[in-house]
Amino acid sequence: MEKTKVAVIGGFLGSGKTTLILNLAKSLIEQGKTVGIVTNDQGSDLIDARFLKANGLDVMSVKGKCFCCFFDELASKLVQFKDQKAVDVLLLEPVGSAINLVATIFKPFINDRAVMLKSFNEGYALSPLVVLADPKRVRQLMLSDTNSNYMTPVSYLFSKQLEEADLILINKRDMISESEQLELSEFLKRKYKNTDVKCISALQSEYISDVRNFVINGSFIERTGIDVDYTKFKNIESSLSWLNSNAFIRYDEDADVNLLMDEYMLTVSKELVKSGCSIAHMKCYAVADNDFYKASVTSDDGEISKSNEMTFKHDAFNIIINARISSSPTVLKEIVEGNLREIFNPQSVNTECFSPKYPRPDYCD
Ligand SMILES: Nc1nc2c(ncn2[C@@H]2O[C@H](COP(=O)(O)OP(=O)(O)O)[C@@H](O)[C@H]2O)c(=O)[nH]1
Ligand SMILES: [Mg+2]
Repeated sequence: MEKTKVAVIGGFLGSGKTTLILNLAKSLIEQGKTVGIVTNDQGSDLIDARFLKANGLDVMSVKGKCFCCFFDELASKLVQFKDQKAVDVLLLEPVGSAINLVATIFKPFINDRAVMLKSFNEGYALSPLVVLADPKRVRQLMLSDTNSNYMTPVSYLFSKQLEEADLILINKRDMISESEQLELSEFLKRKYKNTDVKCISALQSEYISDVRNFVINGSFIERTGIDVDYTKFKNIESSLSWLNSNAFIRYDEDADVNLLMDEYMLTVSKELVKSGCSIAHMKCYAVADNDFYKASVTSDDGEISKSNEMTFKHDAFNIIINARISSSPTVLKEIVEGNLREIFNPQSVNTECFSPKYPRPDYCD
């Protein structure tokens, strides 16, 4: 039997991992491959998993801890996929603030740390590490000389994520000029010598076949992990509060959910920034039957980027919000919930909001 290819798609919050995984999976399926996806986040109701499932894909999630702190849970998802059917490719999306993936995921797999996998190398083969970068973040976190108290530590995390990549994908090329693409690629190539750098648009499926071929034909070459200052990393991780809200709305008449959601995202983004918070990634999902709206804000400029809009008006729907924001959990919860109540007048709202615990990887080989 052919080995299952395991590809990790890393990158900072909002860089386009889920979007790439969606279009990469579609492209692999078109080529006759079977694909499984494992998403990962701190909270209990993950929009990424809902979104990928809504697109007809096979998805499992590791919830509550990052892959590296819940390594056996990750391994169990790999086994579950294999037990269900022969999967050709497994695409893994780690948390957007995860670093040190080679030492905490790749090498523990190779070294057979996952007990239930018995011999990982017999059944699986790792693809090289792909890491996405949003051009706006490259500029803000690596090329700006006006970094704030928040941005400087995040710059550390961001550059460490890119440092361990085998392939850096500058994503969202549709948002920048050819000359900016060239400037940023040259900069990253100079900084990370021996690393491939390419510009793609995950959203518009530009250069997806190149990424597919890289993932399918390439092999991860075992190497020493990068140097990571865990005290720095832990402080950044816990400064980015996690929020997961779920609201149910019912009206007497059908409402234009798209308009309401746009208004909500705009208002919340503005209030967060006004309160001194910084937006890493805020995702909003509204769903009624099979109809859904999904959009993200991935920076403090509040620009809403939509992945899908509702086709119909609805009188009953659910809203799910996942956010990673540099803020205190109290302020974040107040702004998100306050505006849910104000704009939607919901029947019910439930929120979990916390500062993630210090990451303690199960293995660091
Ligand atoms: N313009 C543009 N937007 C993109 C692209 N890739 C992703 N996005 C948008 O960026 C936002 C964050 O993407 P997502 O895949 O959720 O990022 P993740 O947090 O890394 O998984 C979403 O609104 C996407 O639609 C791209 O190539 N071009
Ligand atoms: Mg994602």
